[in-house]
Amino acid sequence: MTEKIVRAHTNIALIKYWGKRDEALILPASSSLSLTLDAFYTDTSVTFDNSLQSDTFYLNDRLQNKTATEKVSTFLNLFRKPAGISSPALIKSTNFVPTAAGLASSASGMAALAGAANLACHLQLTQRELSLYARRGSGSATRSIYGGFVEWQMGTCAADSYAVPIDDADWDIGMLVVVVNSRKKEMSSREGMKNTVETSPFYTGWLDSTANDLIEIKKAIRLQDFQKMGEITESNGMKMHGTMLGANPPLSYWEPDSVVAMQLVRQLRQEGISCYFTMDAGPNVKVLCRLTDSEKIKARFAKQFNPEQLIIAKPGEGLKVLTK
Ligand code: 2P0
Repeated sequence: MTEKIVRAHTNIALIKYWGKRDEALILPASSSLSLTLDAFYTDTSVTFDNSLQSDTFYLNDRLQNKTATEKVSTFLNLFRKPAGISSPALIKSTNFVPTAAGLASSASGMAALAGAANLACHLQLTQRELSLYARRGSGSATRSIYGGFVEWQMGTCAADSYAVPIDDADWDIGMLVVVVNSRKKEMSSREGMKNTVETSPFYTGWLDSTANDLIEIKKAIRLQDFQKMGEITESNGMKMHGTMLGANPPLSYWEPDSVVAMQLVRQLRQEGISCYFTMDAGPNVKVLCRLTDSEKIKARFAKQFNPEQLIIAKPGEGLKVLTK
């Protein structure tokens, strides 16, 4: 039997998702916009097998514990129910992303799982429906169904909070990922954003401001105005981190080398190289740049970071099925 594997790439938000209005349904407090990257992805297969006692989940060839398996099972139940399937499943996933390093492995992971579950259950879901399903696994996964620039529309309810493709990003766009630290983070995004929504006095200001950033960045993308897009990206990311600093207890994912990387980006701009940084719920720094400048920028970073910490990514594609 041929095994069908679904590949989903991760995405990096230029306009961030940080906070939910409904935790159970994973409805965001604001819309967001991301760039899907080719360099980081997850391959997943789901096979229903009545000879299994219960769902069995392998990540990177390692059998996962009860907690990790339960998370996958709960998600799979969303697919089993409409398909009328009750069999246990064998789930095999390979992450080509440093897991939990703030490189959004949950985005590619849950998007790939949604795609693989759809195939195993023969549900024939559309991409839009897959985006709705992926959202229930992890907010950022909503966007990983599509390639290029993608908007996750906050919507009005569970039925219309999905992602839409905005632009294929095929106009000299790249990203240098600076892996400051690939250890698992201490505070998950889920807890971090919850704490921020509940306690940060800056949170309402964030909501007002990010709505406008989204309008402006979509204009910049339409006009292929790289500088404008970069300026909005850098500012939006910093504002998100500002909301965390205002939380109680305060939250910061930055490490000293994160600041070193940000300063180098500013330095490069002074030298006339157009590039902008953004950071997520981890210490790594992502540098939005022209793909044609990416090697030059990487060479400058290589003076302060090890080569294995520097990964150039191109815009990636949406969900796809591979056959082994
Ligand atoms: C984003 N992040 O827009 C933001 C920016 C991190 C910082 O989406 O609780 O793993 O599963 O919906 O999607 C990371 O949060 O959180 C994230 P859940 P998720 O990419």
